[in-house]
Amino acid sequence: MSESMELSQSVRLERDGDVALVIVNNPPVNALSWHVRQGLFDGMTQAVESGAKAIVVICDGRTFIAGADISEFGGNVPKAAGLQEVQAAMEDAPIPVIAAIHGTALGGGLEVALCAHYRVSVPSARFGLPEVNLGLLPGAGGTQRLPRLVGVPKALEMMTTGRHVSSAEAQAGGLVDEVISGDGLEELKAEAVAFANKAVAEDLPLVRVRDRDDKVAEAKGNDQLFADFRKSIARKTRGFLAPEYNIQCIEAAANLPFDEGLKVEGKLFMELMTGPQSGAQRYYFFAERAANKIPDIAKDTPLIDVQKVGILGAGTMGGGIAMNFVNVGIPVTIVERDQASLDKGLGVVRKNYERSRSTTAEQVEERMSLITGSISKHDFADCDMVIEAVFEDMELKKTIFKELDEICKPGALLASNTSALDVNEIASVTSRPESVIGMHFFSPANVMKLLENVRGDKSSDSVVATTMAIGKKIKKVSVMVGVCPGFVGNRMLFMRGAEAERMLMEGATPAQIDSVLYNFGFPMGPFSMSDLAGLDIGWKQETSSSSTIREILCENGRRGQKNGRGYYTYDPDTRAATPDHEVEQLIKDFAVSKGHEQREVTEQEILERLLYPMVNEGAKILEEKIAIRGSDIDVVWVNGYGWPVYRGGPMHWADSIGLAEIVSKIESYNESLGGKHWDLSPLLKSLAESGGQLQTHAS
Ligand code: HSC
Ligand code: NAD
Repeated sequence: MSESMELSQSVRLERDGDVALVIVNNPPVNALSWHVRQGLFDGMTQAVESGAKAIVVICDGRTFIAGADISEFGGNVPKAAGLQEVQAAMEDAPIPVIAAIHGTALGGGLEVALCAHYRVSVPSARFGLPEVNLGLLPGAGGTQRLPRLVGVPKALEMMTTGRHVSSAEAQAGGLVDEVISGDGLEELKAEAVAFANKAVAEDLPLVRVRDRDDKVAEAKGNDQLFADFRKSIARKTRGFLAPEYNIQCIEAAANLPFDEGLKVEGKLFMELMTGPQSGAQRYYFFAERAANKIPDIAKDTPLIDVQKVGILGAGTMGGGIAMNFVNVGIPVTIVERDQASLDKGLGVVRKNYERSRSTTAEQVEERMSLITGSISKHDFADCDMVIEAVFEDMELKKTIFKELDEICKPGALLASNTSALDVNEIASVTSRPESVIGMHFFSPANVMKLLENVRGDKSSDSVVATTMAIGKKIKKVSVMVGVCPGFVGNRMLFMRGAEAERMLMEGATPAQIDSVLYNFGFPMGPFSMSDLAGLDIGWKQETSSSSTIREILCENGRRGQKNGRGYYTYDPDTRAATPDHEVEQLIKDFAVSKGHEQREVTEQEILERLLYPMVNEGAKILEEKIAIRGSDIDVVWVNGYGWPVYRGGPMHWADSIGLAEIVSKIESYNESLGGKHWDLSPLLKSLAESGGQLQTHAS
């Protein structure tokens, strides 16, 4: 190996015999920052000028290039070679160019690799065009090259989901030419050099993906193929622009010459890049990563070694929580109050696994074997953390934490899955409040991504850090918040719920309110949600006194989806919901009996009255330092409550509307409607006056 020569701050040139190595080193993920592009461009020309007979492009560190540098989008970037110039230099090089891939070749990274004449990878490498998840499409020729290598159906699937495919799948589909046997970077380098020498010795053709048309020929003029695909993803991609734009580019790849297709790609890319959806999704990408950082917790804070987890309660939440841990191989002891409840809970867990298409029969047994059921809390004695998921009752939780304090080993982390109760009060009954924390999972706990961790006043640094680390391990999106009734998510939801109820009394219908939220991008509105959960949760016939709409519906035999009648009537076969005149009349009669005048409520008013109190509450949450930063609130709402990610989250959305506008509306609703949730947050007011933002506000 020759001396290395710096081409730019992140790219160097080395030599191994006849082969030039262009090596990228731009931690953490070798993103295509301007200096990487410049180095790659110069690397191609200098390698050729130096008399090398082949070139290997490879990266240091944990991964091949993982994409464009997202932080450069929309910013001021020093002038350097454009990505297309880099790609042309590779594709048109007069000697073989081999991309050597480990880690993840994503987005612009894969688009660079697609301009090499050959691709070699380690078995653990993964490949993808995930731009769709940033509200974008691959803007560096990927939309035209990927279908030419893997065919249209596979490109459609990869680009509209952003899925990462394995080396084996990539090789089978034609994306990779050789998968080496080991995973080490040195081995990859050696094998890629060997491949390059072979290419020279055997005079292998300099394959330019852009020149290949064989794999797209079948889809040319085949409108039906695209129509069917659009239909198949319609439900999942409702409201998003990027999936449709990706499809249009692939249609262009099938139907137009390469350069014409590139023009379509360029135009649609710019449209997305400058639009609000991608702006929101790119913001969200960094928001999710920022949420992992807790300013006062040092990176090297010692973690509790969690080898075994205890869960108390095998109900709706306990069973789902257990699945998260066994899915990553951590054994769980789950304790119930009696054998019947335990059997029932474990039965549901088994059924969930059996129903899941991604779990084989063998895996079901493997996972179930990691769960030990018990009816004695003493079996928690060897657990490193215990999560309580019994009924939402403070006295019960306090009794239980006293017991856990006596049973659990010193240093064990004690968590409550409470949705709204005071974690400090729960901690106060133990002799070790520093070990106590809230871990608020969302239902269904094995599916929902959000983990809203609730830091008590006395939770130790190690407990805080461990809770975040374990969240990552079980593949949740974790956010750390402080103690207040309902924490971040439910506290804001209460405000939305209060206004929804109020508007029913004024004459809006459940369907009207739900449809405003559905059209905004939520999966469903509050009344569909109540029907799904069951209207009779916490309702008792004996004490029901026709004092709320919900009571009246229950008294009229309306229990929600489970008996086909709730705020809506449900088709017994399809479960499709239809608005019900009887319900509207019941609500109207009740409202009139309470002296409420009935009127038309407009969609705009519904939207404002549902969402502005949430924005106001979010600002109060920031004021009280319950959330660390505005963007954390957005992460909670996107992952826990179905806020459409293409609108960024309530804080980002409010900023995009303009805080001054929101403040003026809140003040006017406060005057006309009143209620504590309309009292204007002083922080919101001051940010509006100073031109500040909620999304970037840090407490
Ligand atoms: C793209 O490539 C567009 C192209 O089509 C080119 C368009 C050309 C336009 C031409 C116009 C004419 N940039 O996730 P982690 C940071 S779009 C900047 O915790 P992991 C991240 O913020 C891009 N920074 O690690 C974090 O920083 P922190 C397509 C990036 O191991 C740190 O790296 N590519 C970044 O769990 C670690 O990240 C993607 O969408 C980027 N591209 O996962 C891939 N990527 O430590 C996005 C990461 O300061 N990235 N960072 O917080 C990922 O999916 C994951 O980061 C990995 C690693 C799977 C790479
Ligand atoms: P659930 O009624 O479905 O389950 C509670 C389980 O706890 C029952 O199986 C019960 O037998 C068991 N239990 C009660 N007392 C016990 C005791 N002393 N010892 C052992 N087991 C006992 O309730 P859930 O919906 O799973 O809620 C559990 C907790 O999670 C609550 O604090 C709730 O607020 C919270 N939570 C619920 C949801 C949700 O959507 N259901 C979401 C987030 C958080």
